[in-house]
Amino acid sequence: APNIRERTYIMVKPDGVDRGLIGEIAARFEKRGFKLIAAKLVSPTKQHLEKHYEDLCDKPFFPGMIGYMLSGPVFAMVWEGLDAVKTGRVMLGATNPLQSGPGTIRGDYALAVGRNICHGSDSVENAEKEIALWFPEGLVQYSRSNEAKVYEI
Ligand code: DGT
Ligand code: DGI
Repeated sequence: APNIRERTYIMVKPDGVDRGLIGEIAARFEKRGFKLIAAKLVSPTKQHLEKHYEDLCDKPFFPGMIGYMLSGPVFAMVWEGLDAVKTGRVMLGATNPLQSGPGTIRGDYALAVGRNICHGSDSVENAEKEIALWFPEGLVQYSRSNEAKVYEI
């Protein structure tokens, strides 16, 4: 059976929050049919961001990126649904907005890789790690009334 419970971690970065794009980004996931199972506005510590981006710690842009991520609060979300990780990445668009197609979030709202307004998990394994890192308190459990309108169930 298709896994309609796959989860992805989606984050509006400080530039996205500052530019008033929280609602726009959340709305795209909501309208697509994904189910929101956690969300919060949070000001992460430097240590927390270094953990989130630990795979990039050797990159030359790492210090600048951490500084940018510390420039204001982020809006952290967990979205659940069929192929949430892969489809979430498609909805965000390529990392570098130069390559993000129109219709994607970055393709519609960003110009620079260092100000690409949002983050999305790139694998199911990383999604699980990121969700545990950002939501140690756990997620929200509830049932939706419209599942059969979104999925063949
Ligand atoms: P992804 O899908 O999140 O792994 O991102 P990709 O596949 O678009 O980027 P990738 O894996 O080629 O490179 C990893 C990161 O390094 C990516 O977020 C962007 C950054 N990066 C790639 N090319 C360059 C570059 O020419 N200069 C700098 N400063 N950073 C780069
Ligand atoms: O998962 P992504 O955000 O699509 O991409 P990633 O995990 O490879 O990189 C994480 C973030 O690092 C990316 O969203 C923006 C930032 N970044 C990547 N390349 C550059 C960069 N930031 C700066 N300033 N310059 C870069 O070249």
